[in-house]
Amino acid sequence: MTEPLVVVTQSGAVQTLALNRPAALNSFTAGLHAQLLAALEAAAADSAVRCVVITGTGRAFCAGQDLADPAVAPDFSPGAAPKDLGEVIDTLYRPLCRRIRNMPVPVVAAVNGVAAGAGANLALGCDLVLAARSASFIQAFTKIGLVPDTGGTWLLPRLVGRAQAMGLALLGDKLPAADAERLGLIWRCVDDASLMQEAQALAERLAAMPVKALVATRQALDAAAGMDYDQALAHEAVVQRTLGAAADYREGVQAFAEKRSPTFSDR
Ligand code: T3D
Repeated sequence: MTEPLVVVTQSGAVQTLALNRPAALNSFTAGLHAQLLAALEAAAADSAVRCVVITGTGRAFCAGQDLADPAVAPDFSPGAAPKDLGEVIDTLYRPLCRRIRNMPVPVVAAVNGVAAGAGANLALGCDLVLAARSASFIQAFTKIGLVPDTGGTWLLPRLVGRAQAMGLALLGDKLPAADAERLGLIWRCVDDASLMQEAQALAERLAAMPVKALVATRQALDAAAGMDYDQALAHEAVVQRTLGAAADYREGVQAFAEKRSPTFSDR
């Protein structure tokens, strides 16, 4: 039997998706794209899932596009037409990025090793990024004559400011996880041995929270990035009106008044 390219495991309300091409550092082929997107679609549709963790098997998180994939690797034979990378992005990377950013539950990246190119920005597009101390982030694109993709041009300056974004994107140096945490590129860096335990604990904590409000928070922060202060204030009122009419808000306030732990159920 062939190994799945994405290994899906469930523990309570947390679903973990592990990229599984360790020999090629979990780099993206069309097959991996298809399985990851399908797993995310299934998690989004499953009301028992309240948080998703994305990680990698083996020593890497993801080395970005598989540069040996004949669908994208340049054809060096004389007269061969260039590959249409715009098409690759439109058909594979853009749907993946949008799926993650629009998940109805929080998404945690547990970065277990090197995250390069599209692999780095796949992680950075998640809601919280936890990384093993030995992990690293590489904006590898300029080394092969490309620009940051998989959301990198949008994410990097917003996460770390233009000066650091330009340094990371132009130079493409390896950024150790501890430096990524210090710069504000990721949420936390933890000891290698405890990464998956910490990721599971974080995901369980998120899963027990009002996930509808967590997702609305992600959406509101993203929307506010393109608004002025007054527009953001107005947008907060719109979002709060919706959440204020949801069961989780009633449960949260009632539990506070009754001095008990809330049980949230909206999704
Ligand atoms: O469609 C499009 O192209 C547009 C979209 C582009 C999105 C992108 O992601 S562009 C950026 C693509 N990724 C890279 O440029 C990273 C390439 N990899 C590396 O620079 C290094 O492998 C790492 C820094 C990630 C890790 O270095 P190291 O020394 O720890 O490992 P290694 O020895 O280089 O790699 C181990 C194996 O994985 C090796 O295979 P082998 O020799 O053992 O058979 C290597 O070829 C393979 N591998 C690593 N990265 C890729 C890869 N194979 C295919 N594609 C890769 N991206």
